[in-house]
Amino acid sequence: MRIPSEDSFTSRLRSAAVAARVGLWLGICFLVALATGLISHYAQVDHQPVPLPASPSWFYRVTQGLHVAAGTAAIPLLLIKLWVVFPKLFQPLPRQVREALPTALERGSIAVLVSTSIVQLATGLLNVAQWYPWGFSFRSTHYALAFVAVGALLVHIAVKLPIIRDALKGDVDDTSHDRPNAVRPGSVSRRGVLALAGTSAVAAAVLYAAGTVPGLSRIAALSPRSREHGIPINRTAHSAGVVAEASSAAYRLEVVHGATTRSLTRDDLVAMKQRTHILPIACVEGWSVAGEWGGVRLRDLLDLVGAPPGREVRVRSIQTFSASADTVLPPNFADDDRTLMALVLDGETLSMDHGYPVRLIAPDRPGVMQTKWVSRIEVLG
Ligand SMILES: Nc1nc2c(c(=O)[nH]1)N[C@H]1C(S)=C(S)[C@@H](COP(=O)(O)O)O[C@H]1N2
Ligand SMILES: [Mo]
Repeated sequence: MRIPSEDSFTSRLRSAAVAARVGLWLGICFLVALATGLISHYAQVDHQPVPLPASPSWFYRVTQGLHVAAGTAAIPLLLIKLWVVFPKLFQPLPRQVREALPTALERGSIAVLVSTSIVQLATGLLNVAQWYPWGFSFRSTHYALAFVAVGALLVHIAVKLPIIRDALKGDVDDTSHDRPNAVRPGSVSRRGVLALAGTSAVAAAVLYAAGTVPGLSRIAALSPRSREHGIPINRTAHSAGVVAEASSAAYRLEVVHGATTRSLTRDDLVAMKQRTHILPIACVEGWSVAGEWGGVRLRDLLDLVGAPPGREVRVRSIQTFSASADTVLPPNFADDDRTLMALVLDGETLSMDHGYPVRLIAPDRPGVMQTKWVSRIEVLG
């Protein structure tokens, strides 16, 4: 087989004018994904130096929805961008070492950019589909690679800036940056390719976003989940191995502050003052649904053990060995009126899969930190 040369690709669609435009949209998607990703990562840090605010309660829901929507939209854009610039892969290196070295470095940065972008979008997509066919931690890998991708992207933009600027200023059909033999018209126009890129990006984002809107979820290709009370279930009680303990008559919720411990049955909790709040569960995977939660305010439980306000609080699950087995609430969340130990969802006793006998629900937190099957509350510090 003969390796093609750059000149074997003659379509006039593979041009700087198209690459710059699709690249700009892709860059915007990456920027949105980066900003919202940093928020999501920080929101999951225990003992945050500066705690995130607990209001508005829908903030994480929006940023994480944007994160996954931007990542999903970037998939068709990246594929089209790669198709447009594909001939560059076969560009020979300059003969002179002095010129070849910078070119080689620049191509190296593009290799890093392309490979990390593919890994980020692919692992993100698989994460949305809840399929983890790898052995590494998704969160830390996705986080670390984001910086590698952004570094490579900045190098790429810096190197190409003059061409990008010029190409964006001119018309899409401008030929000044075209390769000399890239003249074959093809079956669609350059505007047609841009329209295809734009609509497929929007369609991908909509297909994903539909999964976050109750009632539209049947057309949501990317986020299928089983539901109870209209709220998806990520991990069932059975798969978490908590059914026996969660349904046992011996169940107690322990509230611990220093040497003071209170052990409460579910009936004890039901006998306390009940409150209801409408709060969303917003999963890092991008779906989010609001429910009407009823239960005991966490602050009331902290009062039972004489905990002063302004303390961090650790919440533990019956479940062990899971990223959700325990979580730390910063003081502003622990003391928030809306932070509940929920017993009821939409007017009915919490189902086993949604966290029976009691689960944590707090405003504006990633879903992964809304601990189900809570067994212990510890006042820290
Ligand atoms: N103990 C425990 N709590 C948990 C989980 C878990 O696996 N174990 N999953 C978390 C995740 S990732 C999310 S998005 C929410 C989902 O809550 P739901 O299943 O009630 O919708 O619960 C969180 N609480
Ligand atoms: Mo989640």
